[in-house]
Amino acid sequence: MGNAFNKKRRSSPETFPEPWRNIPWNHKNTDLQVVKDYHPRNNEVQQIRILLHGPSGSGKSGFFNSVDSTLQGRVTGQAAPDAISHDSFTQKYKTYKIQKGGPGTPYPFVFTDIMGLDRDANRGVSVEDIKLAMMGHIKDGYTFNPIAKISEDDNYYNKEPTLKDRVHVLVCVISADTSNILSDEHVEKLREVRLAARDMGIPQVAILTKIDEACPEVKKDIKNVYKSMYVKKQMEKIKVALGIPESYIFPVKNYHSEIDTDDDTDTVILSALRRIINFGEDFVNNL
Ligand SMILES: Nc1nc2c(ncn2[C@@H]2O[C@H](COP(=O)(O)OP(=O)(O)O)[C@@H](O)[C@H]2O)c(=O)[nH]1
Ligand SMILES: [Mg+2]
Repeated sequence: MGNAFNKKRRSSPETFPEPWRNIPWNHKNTDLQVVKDYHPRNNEVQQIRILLHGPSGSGKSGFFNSVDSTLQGRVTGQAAPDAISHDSFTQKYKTYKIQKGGPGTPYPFVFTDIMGLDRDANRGVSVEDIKLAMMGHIKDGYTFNPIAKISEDDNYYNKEPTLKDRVHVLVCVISADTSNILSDEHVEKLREVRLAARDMGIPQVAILTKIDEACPEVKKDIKNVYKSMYVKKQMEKIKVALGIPESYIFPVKNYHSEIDTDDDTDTVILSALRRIINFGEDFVNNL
């Protein structure tokens, strides 16, 4: 990783005249309705399990909170961002749900978030544990031990996971505001997780966060997201480093300091969420 001085290098404020990806900007209510109507067709699973992983501080909690906020229509903060967490050395495997009607009626998709990587190699969750989590062996509430993987006689070890316990979509969360995006160690570890997911047939996408911090044009107006040269460039870097095709990479701006939601930010979040749900739906049907 670069130091604090070259980390925040800004792009030139340039945009392409035409967007490189088309999304309709006045479609929020339709997109929202699609998500509200969604239900897994396969009745072996009540919910699609989405695993967020990536470097600490990349915006995993922020992405979950943004999805929650978009669906609730107000800025929420279920998942505490790292900035205010004093407990960053321990990592609990916690499933986050989003309420739909009222308490007790969650949306049929849930998120877990794993800090797979850190500058300090002893802090992140090991690749072995991430693999076991993807296979459904780790129960909700387990506290990861950075120096040892979960043992088979642990109370939180699920010996016989079924389809409903497995991870159905893997989402790699990467922040756009660092010029080199990922260190070699990050690339190495992310690749290992990706290959394991591929062997299990788990679909994978990447979320590119903090595009507002990374590109002044996006900060000015989120509708510039798919015109931003800088965002495009960062997506290409992810493609090269991790082998994730660009059509599986979704740039987003998370709600981080806003007090109200807005339709354009919601639209970008929904665009990513809908794809993630679709990939999960495909996975649980095609086994
Ligand atoms: N400007 C901006 N800040 C963000 C965005 N996403 C997250 N952040 C901030 O980045 C910091 C780390 O985010 P967090 O979600 O806690 O990262 P995590 O460690 O991956 O869960 C927090 O201070 C967030 O407020 C974003 O899209 N834009
Ligand atoms: Mg977090």
